[in-house]
Amino acid sequence: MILNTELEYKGNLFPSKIISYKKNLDTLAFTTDNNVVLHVTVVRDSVLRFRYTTTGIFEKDFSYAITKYASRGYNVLEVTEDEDKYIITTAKLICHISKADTRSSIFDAKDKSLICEDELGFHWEESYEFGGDVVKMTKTSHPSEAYYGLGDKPVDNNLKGKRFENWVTDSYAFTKDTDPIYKAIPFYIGLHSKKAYGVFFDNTFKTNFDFCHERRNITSFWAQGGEMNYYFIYGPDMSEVVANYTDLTGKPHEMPALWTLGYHQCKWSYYPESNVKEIAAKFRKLKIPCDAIYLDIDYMEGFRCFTWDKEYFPDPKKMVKELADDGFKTIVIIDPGIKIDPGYPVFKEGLEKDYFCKRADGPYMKGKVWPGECYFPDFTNPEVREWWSDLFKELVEDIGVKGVWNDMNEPAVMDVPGKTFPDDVRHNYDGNRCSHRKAHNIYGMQMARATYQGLKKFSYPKRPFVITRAAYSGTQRYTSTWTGDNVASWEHLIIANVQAQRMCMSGYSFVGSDIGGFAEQPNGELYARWIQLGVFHPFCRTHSSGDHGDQEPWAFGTNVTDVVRKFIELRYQLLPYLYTAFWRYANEGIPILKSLVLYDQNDPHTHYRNDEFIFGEKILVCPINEPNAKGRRMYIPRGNWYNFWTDEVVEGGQELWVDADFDSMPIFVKEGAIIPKYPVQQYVGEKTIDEVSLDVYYKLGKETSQVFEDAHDGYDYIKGRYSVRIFNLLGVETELYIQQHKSGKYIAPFETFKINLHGLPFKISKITIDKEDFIFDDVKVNDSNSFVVNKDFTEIQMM
Ligand code: MIG
Repeated sequence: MILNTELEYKGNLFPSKIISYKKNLDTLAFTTDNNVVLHVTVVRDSVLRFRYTTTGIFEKDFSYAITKYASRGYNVLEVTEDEDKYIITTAKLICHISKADTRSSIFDAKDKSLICEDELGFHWEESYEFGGDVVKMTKTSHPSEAYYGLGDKPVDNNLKGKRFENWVTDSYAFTKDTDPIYKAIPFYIGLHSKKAYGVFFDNTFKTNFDFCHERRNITSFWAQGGEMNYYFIYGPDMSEVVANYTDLTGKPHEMPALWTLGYHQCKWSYYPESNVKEIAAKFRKLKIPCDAIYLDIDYMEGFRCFTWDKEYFPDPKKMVKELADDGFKTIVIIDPGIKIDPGYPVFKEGLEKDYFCKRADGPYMKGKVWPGECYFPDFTNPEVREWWSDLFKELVEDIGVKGVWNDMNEPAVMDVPGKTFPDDVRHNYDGNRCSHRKAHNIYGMQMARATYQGLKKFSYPKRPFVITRAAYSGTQRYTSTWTGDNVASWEHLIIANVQAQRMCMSGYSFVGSDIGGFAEQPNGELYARWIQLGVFHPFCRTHSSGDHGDQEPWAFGTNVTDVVRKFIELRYQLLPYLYTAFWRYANEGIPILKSLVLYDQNDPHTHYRNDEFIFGEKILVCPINEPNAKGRRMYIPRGNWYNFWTDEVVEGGQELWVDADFDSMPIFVKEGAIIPKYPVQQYVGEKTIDEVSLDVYYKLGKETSQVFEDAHDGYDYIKGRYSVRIFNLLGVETELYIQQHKSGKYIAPFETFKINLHGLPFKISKITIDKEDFIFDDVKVNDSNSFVVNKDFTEIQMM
């Protein structure tokens, strides 16, 4: 008998020449001599999908990332050919496919400039070890090209020169440059010659990206299995790229209830009940606004999900109600591991219904987490998700919990080398059965999705709230997220800032960090500086492991408490502004935070900035990143900006020193902006708001601002009960006009706007409202240049 003990190592394999081409509606199919098929699908004029198979047949087309609500359709699609290539033309792009080897080059349809080009292009290596291919792609990089995005990478904004891996990992006390950490978002943005494009590599296996690290002018990405399957998304505006990526992978299915944008307080752990209530009471006593309080794993009985430790929490329903009466929403943690315990109903039912993950040879996937040895639901099975969602009935409907926090869903497993499931674990993958190699990166996403389904069902008619640690592209449709177990250090404040920006650039705006740091103990200065940053993140929560001391706003002395209160109050004042930014995100895919490069990509100074960012549309923020600072140097993007504290106007396009003592931080408002503000409340809904302030920043010229309004919870807005106010400001030398266009059916309960004018270069002698002279006492306006008008004015003229 002859035994062949040596495997043939074929190395990199490449598509050979194209021998046939077929057009099927929006999909162009190219087949090569060596049985590679390339499908180019025109998703939109600016979005092309490239999908390759090396075996002549494609697997079933299935993606957890792509939403069924993604827009489709194009204006132009023409395919022509010449001797050596096919030429695909849409309204935005021209794509060449080389007949010799399927390599593609993509050009701007308008000015014919080259945007992105395959170097080797698609190639692959056969894998004896797992079967299937390692699929690879290389593209040439423009000498001045910069790279952004890629979800949650704790590195500087511009990714050029670095290499990354996507494999969601529990990363306690990660550091700058740790890779990978908790999320896998295989989407990046390239920018050169003032044009931006994106690549979304929708492959859930372990993926890698190399941005000119291995070879100076080459960017590449590859995966340990699955298909070479990527979307090319053209801008040329970076914000368009992000909006289109977000359209593909989905916007949040609901607006968040307004309270979820308030301040949240968390710790591992607040227990027993008396401790929880003490903390809550102290917020009210010290008048520090707070909307949510969290229960970490110790609320459960032996860490069994959906149980309560009756010694610590004898009557959860009563406690939750009492907290709610005081404006606190209770949020509880739920992990994926289900304790192996025949007397525990969730375990028993999961076992009976065969809902737990199994190893390749049949045994259950057994792993140690907080409860001890556990089995883990296969959240990739739709039936399991349905079952899981129903488990929330009691917590939400009966006990009154308002949100659920999903942790450890990478999934994390203790005391094993890979910190997660072994590769051979089997998953349902919505009927496309596979191993953990393929399902790992989406496991946490599917858990969060199942949790979201439960919260949605049982919170109805209120909106659901979920927060997750692990995520893959598309998870933003279901849940908010935080950046995991960071550390109480100045470096981590810097990292948290970039992480939040990068997540926003990667389609995932509802994000925040553990303010103050999870591991170790911040001093008061670091905590206060981190709060200053954190109130400008979409999700705003203090959290700490707690075994290093207290981390509540009052834990560091009155000086710190006062600064923390001041900034949390500012967040509450800015809620209508943040809510509007959220609506633009949920509605149009516009990121809530904008890195300077996303704000003004044509200014090359922005390409390497990390610290400064735009909050919403009009507010420029830059955190203080180091101890003992009295201010800092920062880059002000082009345009004129008002110092938020002094109203001094500075000209952008330069780096400036900005004063920022301990009780302050650099904040600027774009000239011409109109910023809506609420009065300070201790929690959302504490007060009936009968007047909204509009802070108007004079500009010589025009500027548009908007405000979104709805009931702040519930689903009426989906039936059209919302409104949008558009404010057009026009300033000339001695006059200022504000026009308001209101559309939509929602009627907000407040009656008046208080107009606060900033930077007016003239003294007001006359005000006309809706063409009628405004009657006011002797003083035309008060000293601080403010006056009150009916909320439905259509035009104000000030002379
Ligand atoms: O192994 O639930 O990231 O926020 O407090 C630690 C306890 C498990 C990790 C989470 C953290 C949470 C902690 N959890």
